[in-house]
Amino acid sequence: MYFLRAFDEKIANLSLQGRVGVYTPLKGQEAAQVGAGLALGSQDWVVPTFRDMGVLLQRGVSPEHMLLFWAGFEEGNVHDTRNLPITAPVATQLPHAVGLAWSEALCGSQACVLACLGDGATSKGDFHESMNLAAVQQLPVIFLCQNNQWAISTPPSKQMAIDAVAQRADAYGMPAHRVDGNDVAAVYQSVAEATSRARAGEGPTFIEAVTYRLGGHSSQDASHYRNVKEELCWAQLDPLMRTKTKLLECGLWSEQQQRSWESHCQQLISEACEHLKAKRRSLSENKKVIFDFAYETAPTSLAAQKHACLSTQHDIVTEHTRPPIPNTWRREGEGQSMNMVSALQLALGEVLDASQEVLLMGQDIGALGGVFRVTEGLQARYGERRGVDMPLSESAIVGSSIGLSLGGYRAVCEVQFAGFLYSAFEQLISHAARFRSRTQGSHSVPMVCRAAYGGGVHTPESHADSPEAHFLHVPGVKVVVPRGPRMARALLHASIQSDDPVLFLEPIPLYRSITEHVPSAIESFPLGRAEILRGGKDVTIVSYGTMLHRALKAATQLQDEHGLEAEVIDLVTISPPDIETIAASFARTRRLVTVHESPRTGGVGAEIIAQIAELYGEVGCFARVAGWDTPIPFPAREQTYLPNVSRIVQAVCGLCTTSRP
Ligand SMILES: Cc1ncc(C[n+]2csc(CCOP(=O)(O)OP(=O)(O)O)c2C)c(N)n1
Repeated sequence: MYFLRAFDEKIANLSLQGRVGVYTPLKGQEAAQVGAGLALGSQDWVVPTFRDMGVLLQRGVSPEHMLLFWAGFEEGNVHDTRNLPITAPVATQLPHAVGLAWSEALCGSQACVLACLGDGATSKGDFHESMNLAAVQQLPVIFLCQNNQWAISTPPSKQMAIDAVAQRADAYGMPAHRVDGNDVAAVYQSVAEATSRARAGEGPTFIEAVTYRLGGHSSQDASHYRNVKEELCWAQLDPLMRTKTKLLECGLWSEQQQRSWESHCQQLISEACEHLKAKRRSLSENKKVIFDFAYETAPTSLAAQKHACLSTQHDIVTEHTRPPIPNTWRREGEGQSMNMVSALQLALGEVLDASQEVLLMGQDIGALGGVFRVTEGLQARYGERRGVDMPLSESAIVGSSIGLSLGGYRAVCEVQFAGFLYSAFEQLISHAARFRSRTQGSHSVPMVCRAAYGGGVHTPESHADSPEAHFLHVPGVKVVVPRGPRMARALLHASIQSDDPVLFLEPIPLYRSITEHVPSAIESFPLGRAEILRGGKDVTIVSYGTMLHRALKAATQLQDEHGLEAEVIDLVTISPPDIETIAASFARTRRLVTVHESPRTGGVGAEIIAQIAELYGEVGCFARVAGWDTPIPFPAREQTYLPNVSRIVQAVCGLCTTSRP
């Protein structure tokens, strides 16, 4: 605890001097953190917040490592022990703790997970979704809330209308303990009891460790919002002083031992500072790492950016090779005719057969088979352990899938409609997409999030959204859209095999409207590849999903009525897009039209056209056919919003009447 106090003060000072970044001190919370850390075994996991350096050090993370982290290097966030990295968005790491605990329970281990949080975090939805899910599934998680009396400048009285944070647990039927968080033995005891319950399969526990943040919220915070009387009062309860006094009284410690321990700690701190000095230069110079961990393999556009950043010239990039489309693709053979729902169901059954690590989770996916029946029969066939009916908790569905994937499983979760993905936005954007880069590749999130999307079948508001462009802007997560049954099955196989998280958007109108031959042999269509479906020399049309079928119809009409040959490309992977296939086509046609149903501004079409325009300079003609820049209207008017064949034909004719540059 003394080391922690001295190290904390040192980092806070370094931060004030501008020698490390913003730091969040833990002064005053040493007993809570050390007591909790001591109660865990090496097989257990810790899911920390940004203020839990004490738990991490207790778990064997080195001071050198921690200092690298505070100095701003991802290298400091990679741990040998079973700790997840430090993340910033409050409470959003809690669903990962639940998922990790689930992964341990599924494999029958005795390990449990300590999920750290503050009092402020208990106001967040992710806290409530995580508590609920952990309690429903009786998972081995210990929620350790260090109630340090402040959430930046907000006291618990403005955070909740109950007397004690521990009361939060009542709502979930979860046992709760309220302990003196400045008494290291009391915290140890409480966490140890909770771990015993967890290991015995008795489920989660909530612990409120009542403590006080003696320092500011961060190294930049002068804490003007609290009064001196309160600070003095808590200073009397300083855990460091209390522990030392107790040990001296019991004869377990002496002043002389204290002095020599203090000088040893100062020595350790100096060594950590020297290590940082020595490392800083070599780590800063290694710029390439920022490009290397966004994806398992950098897509071409990112490889080009890496090249541009690291070399003086914007050279052609040769290091990246796209995955090939298999020769057997689109060949006929043994198989059967089916719609997309059946093809998706077939693929899910195939992956569940092939690997015990694959799990399905989502609302109503069991007895109902999902709202579109894609998972029909799978829970009955593979059991409730592998096909889990989840609470109505999109963030917990995606967040616990992240945790399960970090724990060695491959979660395929279902969000009923893409318009409800927004509730899980944070999990996809801040976590699924970032784990690889935040840990320099030591953690990846091989999960798939399936969601039905798009308009055209008169669904209510929010059930017809096309949110793909939001994710195009998010490095680290891949987005795919199948055009029909055969592609759906092949793409789902590839998505589940992928070590990157994949958002799998299923066009609602195509679920049952197209029947196609699907071969008996399992196929996989590579992520990151677009496919040319129709050749043509006059214009390139790029589309995907439902609109692709309108683009194909438009191409026929253009040929029949206008004598124009349109090359039609199915983008398939929306993010990151296969620009090479489009560029090669554009090199021939010199005209490009993009077609999608999501709004035009900032859409997928805008990005593709921008990238092609950058490659070709001033050359070319471009047009975007897209949903209007309005929220998708209620069903009665959705066809006014959605692009139709005549708009596509009009756009192409508009381009073709101007001569090529
Ligand atoms: C989702 C989110 N909102 C806001 C913030 C900014 N922020 C950082 S710490 C903090 C207060 C957290 O309070 P608490 O959970 O009690 O933990 P403590 O800082 O006291 O350890 C806030 C609001 C954040 N990091 N994440």
